[in-house]
Amino acid sequence: MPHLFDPFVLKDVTLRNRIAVSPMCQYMSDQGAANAWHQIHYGSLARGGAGLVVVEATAVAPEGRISWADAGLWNDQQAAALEPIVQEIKRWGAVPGIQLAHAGRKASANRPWEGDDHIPEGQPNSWTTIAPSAIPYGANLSRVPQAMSIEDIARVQADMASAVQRAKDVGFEWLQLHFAHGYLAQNFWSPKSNHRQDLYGGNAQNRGRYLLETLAAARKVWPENKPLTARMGVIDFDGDDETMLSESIDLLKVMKAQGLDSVDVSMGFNTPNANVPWGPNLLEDIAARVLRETQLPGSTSWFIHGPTAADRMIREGKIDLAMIGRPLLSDPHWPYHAAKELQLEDAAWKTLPAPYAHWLKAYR
Ligand code: XEN
Repeated sequence: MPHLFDPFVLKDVTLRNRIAVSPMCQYMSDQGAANAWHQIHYGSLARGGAGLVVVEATAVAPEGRISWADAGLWNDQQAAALEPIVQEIKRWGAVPGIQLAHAGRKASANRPWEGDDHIPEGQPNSWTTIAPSAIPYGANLSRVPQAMSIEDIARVQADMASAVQRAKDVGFEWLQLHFAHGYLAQNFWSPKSNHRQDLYGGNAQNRGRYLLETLAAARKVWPENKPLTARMGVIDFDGDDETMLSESIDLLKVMKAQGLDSVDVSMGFNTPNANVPWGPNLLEDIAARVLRETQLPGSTSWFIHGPTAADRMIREGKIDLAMIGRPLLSDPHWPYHAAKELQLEDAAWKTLPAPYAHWLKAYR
């Protein structure tokens, strides 16, 4: 079985190791456009030696932003601002990926460190939110969304296709559709947020329709030889977990047949009534089950308990890639320290840019 520092090949893309930077919202964009913050942030993560750097949730439409400061890819200026970031990620040997998203009923909120709550309609930086049904998330996000018409659904899917085209044009090589975390796709998938009585609501087949159509819209535009992946919220931890998990596995099997190349297994975050068992490697066995039953290559994230745990999960064949988030914020050289912890001397030096490796090697 491979280990954390073995390359990973998917379609025509080769990652230098199995450490992937999980998409992490920065809430630092200007009108959806990346700036110097993103250049430094993503540059340092790529220089840190990860194999894959997935750029944060990037909204396909203005009303799909979580906050007014989210990244976006609904216009050409935003695409132009991402291009140097793609180049910087590639320059340091990582593969540039992007997560495309629509925040659904969780949109129009303050940045997390400025309240993390919905901004009331009519106030600056707020807008009408949309979702499959007029059902609010609750708690800090209590605004009632507008139920989407069939035309709204088609429009957001067309927005997704346009964003995918821009992502491809600026040079991203790995695409992740955000089908998790209580955002629009998850709102369709979950019976808690989807009470529609048309073709997009009701049984699992209908609730999955929005996701399958979105995948198809992306697949039409995204090159066949590059990975098209999804982050899927497969469990809410609110009591009805087995139904959601087994329905999600069934849906992923259909997605696989329709062109999904890999899945990043995550949680629903679609209800404030969840009781997530926060702790080391909390999604390990769930991810292993999803990958085993769907036969999709994939990854997971959330509290992976350090390099040894990430490496073990890969060696045991439970996951193919470890998506690392917050540990990389506190230590962009996590891959270097991981290789040292795993006593992989050669791999450790390879994670570093030449001048760093030189000085660290010279005076050991
Ligand atoms: C619903 C909260 C789960 C963690 N977060 C996920 C985000 C951004 C905010 C925090 C995401 O998926 N874009």
